[in-house]
Amino acid sequence: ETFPFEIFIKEVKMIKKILLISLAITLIGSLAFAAAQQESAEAETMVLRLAETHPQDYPTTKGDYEFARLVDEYTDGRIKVEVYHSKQLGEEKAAIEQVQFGAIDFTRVSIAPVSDFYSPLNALQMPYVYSSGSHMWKVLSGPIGEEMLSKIEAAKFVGLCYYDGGARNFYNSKKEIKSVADLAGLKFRVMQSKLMVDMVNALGAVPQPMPYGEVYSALQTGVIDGAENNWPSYLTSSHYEVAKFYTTDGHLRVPEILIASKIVMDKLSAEDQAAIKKAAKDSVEFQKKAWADFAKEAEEKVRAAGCVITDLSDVSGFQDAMKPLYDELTPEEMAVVERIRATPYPAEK
Ligand code: GTR
Repeated sequence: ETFPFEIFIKEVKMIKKILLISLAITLIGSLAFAAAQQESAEAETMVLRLAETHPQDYPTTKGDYEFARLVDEYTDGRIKVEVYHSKQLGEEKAAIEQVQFGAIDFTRVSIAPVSDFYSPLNALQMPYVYSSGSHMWKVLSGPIGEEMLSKIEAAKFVGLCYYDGGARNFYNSKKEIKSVADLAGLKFRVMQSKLMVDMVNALGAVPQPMPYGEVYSALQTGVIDGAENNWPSYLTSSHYEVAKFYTTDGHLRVPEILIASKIVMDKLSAEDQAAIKKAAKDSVEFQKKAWADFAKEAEEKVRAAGCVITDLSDVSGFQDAMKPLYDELTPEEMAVVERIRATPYPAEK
């Protein structure tokens, strides 16, 4: 049998046509698939907001950015955390309230204002409860710190990690403070927390709770005589310009804390929740290093700026005056204080 040449040519042409059509279909199909994939990737990328009171280059903010970087890494870019520094989302107390009802996803704040939402936190910020920074970190990174982070869920927060906030000292615009007696009658701004109000009362001075961002002008206009904070905040808030008498009494070590909204976290997969928690924990060392570096620099800067720094070697007068605050604690809080006191810690270099 012979195969007619014309039929052969026809067949070849047809096969060519079929091939071309299927190629076109494959091309169109894969383009559509790529577009759909991109769309779903976009839909899956979640942007969460973090509120921070401090400026962009402050050590706590550096911790926030490190946290954001790690969340991105651990979720393969599915979750982006945007850091709103410099109070862009409001003062701390307002930010905490918004995190509580899920309007803001995360905030890095001092535990002081959080303690008004969950009072057992007071145990972690009692005056002179820690003997040193290394004592505080031994407590925060051990079982007591972990317990507290998980217990604040009762107030609709997910406790993620602690950051360093150093020690706080009193400062004012009026005179040098060498002993508790010198504080008498002076009006000091305190953070918005019952414990802080009680503390200034215990020292015989007048407490005035107010948001951090209002302190500079209150000092400048004489609405208050002084405030209290660590070296970095004293510098970056410019309070040192309007209240130059600074006394190193170290009455408080108030841990900084990173909290998430429980409402928001509950909506995430278990895997994403774990990634966020791990990112927070893994950002701590970075923040502590940034803190240590900047605390030294800030102290040097305010000393060089001509502030009158009163170095107190004996703080026993302050300790005695604040002892009655411990009587106000509940038995459970006092039990935590006892455990803090019993926590062994390495000596500081
Ligand atoms: C700072 C702290 C802030 C804020 C501030 C204050 O040391 O980092 O989160 O609490 O003190 O005094 O309000």
